[in-house]
Amino acid sequence: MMPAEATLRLEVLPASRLSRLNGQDSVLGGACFSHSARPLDGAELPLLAVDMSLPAGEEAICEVWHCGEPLESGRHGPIRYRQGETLLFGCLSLDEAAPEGARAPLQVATEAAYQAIFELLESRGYQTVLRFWNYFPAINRESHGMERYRQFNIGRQDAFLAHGRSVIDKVPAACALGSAGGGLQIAFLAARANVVGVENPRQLSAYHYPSQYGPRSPTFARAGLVRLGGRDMLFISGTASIVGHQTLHHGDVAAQTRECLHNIAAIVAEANRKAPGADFRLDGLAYKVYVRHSEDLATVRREMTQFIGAPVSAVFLQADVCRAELLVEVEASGGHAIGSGQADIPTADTPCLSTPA
Ligand code: 3EB
Repeated sequence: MMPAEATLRLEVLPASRLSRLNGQDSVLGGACFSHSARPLDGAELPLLAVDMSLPAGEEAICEVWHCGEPLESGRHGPIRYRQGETLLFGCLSLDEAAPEGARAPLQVATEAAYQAIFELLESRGYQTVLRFWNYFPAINRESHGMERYRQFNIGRQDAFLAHGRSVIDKVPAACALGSAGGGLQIAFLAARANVVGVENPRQLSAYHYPSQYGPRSPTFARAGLVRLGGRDMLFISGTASIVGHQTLHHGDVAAQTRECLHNIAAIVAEANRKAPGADFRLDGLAYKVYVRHSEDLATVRREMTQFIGAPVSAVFLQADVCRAELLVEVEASGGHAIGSGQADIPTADTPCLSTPA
């Protein structure tokens, strides 16, 4: 066996082939998407089962991060995690607590979840989070006099503040999407390395959004850049059709998709400026695409193919996006290995833009 060359590898595989991971020492953790969420065995591994629909006829899908280091699994409160010498992947599912005074249950659950995550990271000596993935149902629904995404933003920011973490400038990349059911679910990838925040010159930093989007600004960076195993890696947050702080192209999913990709191109250019040797390219990234209305999937796929101009690795999911007017959100990562990492497993299973819709 060849030693694992890259520190980090992203594998996308159908949930039906998840058992293939059994006994693979390299599995760090990941997330599986199906509707309804399918319970996962392999309880040893931090795999999050997220309730999210896929394009019609497509099989439930898993995103699994692998790492070449010797790994060990652990638990901390609600968190299941797996860690090596330089990387840690963790995930948790929390039910929203019963109403507690004036604070919305989602806000309470979010603050508790992030507090638990920061406790774990502090105790294990992981100061940097490369990426958070946040999923919870009914993200645009109003309760307790406020949209649930805004409740989430309060709970998240309070936990950052309680742990003495900055809520501007030095914040992790993230996404926040509406799932089809279940509790609050968070996955995260952390490192013992320095992460450089990347912002998008076309957009106001989300941590500076004005109060019209909620009493607390969202705590995330447009992207995080990190050097692992001698390679530059880029984690691009969920990216939407926002310029400045405004939503553009109301009701036009094709134009929103193009605007997302212009934003991602700007983030990639900014990352290449900060890491001159890296040469990140749009056609070399692994994408995850969240589409609000499943009937828009074919349009989004077509716009991405046209914009990028090459077949790329992309997972498509149906999810609600954090502003009611947003129809699509695209996240991406690059610089790490992509694929099964085994010559005998054809990569044709990996969903790809070139797959017929
Ligand atoms: C935006 O740019 C779209 O709250 O963690 C994108 C990425 C969005 C992350 C988050 C929200 C988050 O504001 C929404």
